Amino acid sequence: MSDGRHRVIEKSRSVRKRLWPGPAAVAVALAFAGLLAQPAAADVSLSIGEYNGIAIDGLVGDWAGVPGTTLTLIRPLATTERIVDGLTVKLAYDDANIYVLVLVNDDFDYNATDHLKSAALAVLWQIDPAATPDMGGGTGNVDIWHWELDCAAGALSGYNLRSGNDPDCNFDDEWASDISSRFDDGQANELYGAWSHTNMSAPGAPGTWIFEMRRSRNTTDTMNQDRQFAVNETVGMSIAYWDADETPAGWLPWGHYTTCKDPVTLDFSWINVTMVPVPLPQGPAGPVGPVGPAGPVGPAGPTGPIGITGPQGPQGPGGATGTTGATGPQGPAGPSGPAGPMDALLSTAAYGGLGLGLIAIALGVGMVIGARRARRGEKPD
Ligand SMILES: [Ca+2]
Ligand SMILES: [Ca+2]
Ligand SMILES: [Ca+2]
Ligand SMILES: [Ca+2]
Repeated sequence: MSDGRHRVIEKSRSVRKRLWPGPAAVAVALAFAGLLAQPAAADVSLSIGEYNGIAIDGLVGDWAGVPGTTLTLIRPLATTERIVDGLTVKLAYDDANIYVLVLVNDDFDYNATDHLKSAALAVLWQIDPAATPDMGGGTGNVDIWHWELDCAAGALSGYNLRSGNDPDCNFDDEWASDISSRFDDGQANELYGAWSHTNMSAPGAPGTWIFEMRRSRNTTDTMNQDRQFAVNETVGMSIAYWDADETPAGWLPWGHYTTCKDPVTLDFSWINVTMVPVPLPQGPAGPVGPVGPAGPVGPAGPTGPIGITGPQGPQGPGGATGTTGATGPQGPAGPSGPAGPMDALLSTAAYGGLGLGLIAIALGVGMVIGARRARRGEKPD
């Protein structure tokens, strides 16, 4: 809480926060009740579908695929004061979070320095089975998401890992067990929220408040100060709204409106909410994702048919002139010829034939001369 008055109150009680309801009306007071079906009926119950893609930014286009439930808001301490069909709630969940969108038909009042002159909201969740919507009623704990607007439209609010308090934007994670006191969580604030309004053109401009919230489905809370959300479990919920126009000085803690399940019987009891394992139809397509890795190389295709013979190509260029070969080794010496009678004439093969002829002639001449001398010797003269 950022206003000076509240700081004083917080300090005086150390851990106790300001009361919401007037002490005279405890029995009726903080029945923060539920939602669903139009027209509202006494057995209001809601089923939450699985849904992805919600961003906490105060813009509601991402909720287009989520059905809403409209209820009448009634002031428990002045039940003739109502905002008929004035609240629509949408709920969704995904693997990590539960999401809550609350729309309230009321004019735009925002004061950056005094949150009493701005709208305010609380979402209550049943923790213990016996806890009642009037802050537990003394019979069990409730989880409270309590938002007083200390930051501008669109600002991300909540979240603090040291306590339930949100010192900047005042979207506090609290708990209570009876109507007389409520506290910041002792461990952590796991909430995120962003608010807006459909017509912020001027103070008092008619339109619709937007309160967009999310929380992790499970927290590390070990002190029974947070509701944990599991699929197929039914949880009690109630919503309260404070109107800045309640007094000239803004809203009063006990002056809030509350969701009413049946305006005829003034049924402010818990609205039963169940997360069902059914995905809702998806919203608009998201952005294109990154390009994936290349796939594996496929098998080689079959061999094609043999083609027709092509035309003869042109004659190729002449080859290069070869180099002169190396000189071979000298052959072996031939055999010596036979010794002839006339070595001079027979010394070479080229004269062999003529040489034999001459020898024959010479022998013939010699024999003729010898024969003539022999005949002379036989005839004496
Ligand atoms: Ca959004
Ligand atoms: Ca108003
Ligand atoms: Ca918490
Ligand atoms: Ca809490």
